Amino acid sequence: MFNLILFGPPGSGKGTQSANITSAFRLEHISTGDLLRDEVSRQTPLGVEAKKYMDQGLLVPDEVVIGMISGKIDEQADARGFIFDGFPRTKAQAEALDKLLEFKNTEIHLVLALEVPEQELVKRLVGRGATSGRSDDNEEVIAKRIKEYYAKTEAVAGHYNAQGKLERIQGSGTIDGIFSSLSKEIEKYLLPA
Ligand code: B4P
Repeated sequence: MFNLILFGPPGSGKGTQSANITSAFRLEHISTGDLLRDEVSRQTPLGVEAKKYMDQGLLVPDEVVIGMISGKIDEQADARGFIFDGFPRTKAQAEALDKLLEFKNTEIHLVLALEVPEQELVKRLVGRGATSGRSDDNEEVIAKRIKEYYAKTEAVAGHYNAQGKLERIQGSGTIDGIFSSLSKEIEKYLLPA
């Protein structure tokens, strides 16, 4: 099993590149953003609770997100590997993920961190907001999401850097060019399927 975290600030292209990686390397894609938006659209109790945080640009509480992930990994126990997109987003989530995988006799092998200047992040997310209908893609909420990233999420890079698993990737440029840089790193561990 090969497990990858795609890491980076909001709008850095995690979702975009995960789609490419998933089909090229046949990994199971777990996006906490997508899972939460699905709960919100079905108006489940979890979704109703999560929406309060998401609409303000805040992170959803750790225990909610960790519980959701554990179930998803169990559903696909015989997967070739997982790509975690938008998770972990706090040090507590990273520690919980490490434990969860250890319990399943596996681990995170690689963390690819997409680096994009802040001005470009805002430009991309405002652009997406024009068509996505996402209630968190407006300028005021985007600013809060980026602030939340620097306050709580950036530390996750340090957590995996200390384990020697972090690779930083230039996240501005063409989608194909960035995919090629990401693929080069993944191919050190796993060949395309
Ligand atoms: P997410 O759904 O994870 O969304 P994101 O970080 O905004 O986007 P991503 O980096 O995937 O960017 P994308 O490819 O779409 O999170 C949303 C919210 O959910 C969070 O704010 C939080 O409240 C909650 N949440 C999720 N996970 C959580 C967790 N673990 N714990 C707590 N709370 C959690 O790209 C963005 C745009 O850029 C797109 O329009 C795309 O087309 C464009 N783009 C991509 N690559 C480009 C390129 N190379 N050049 C130009 N444009 C590009």
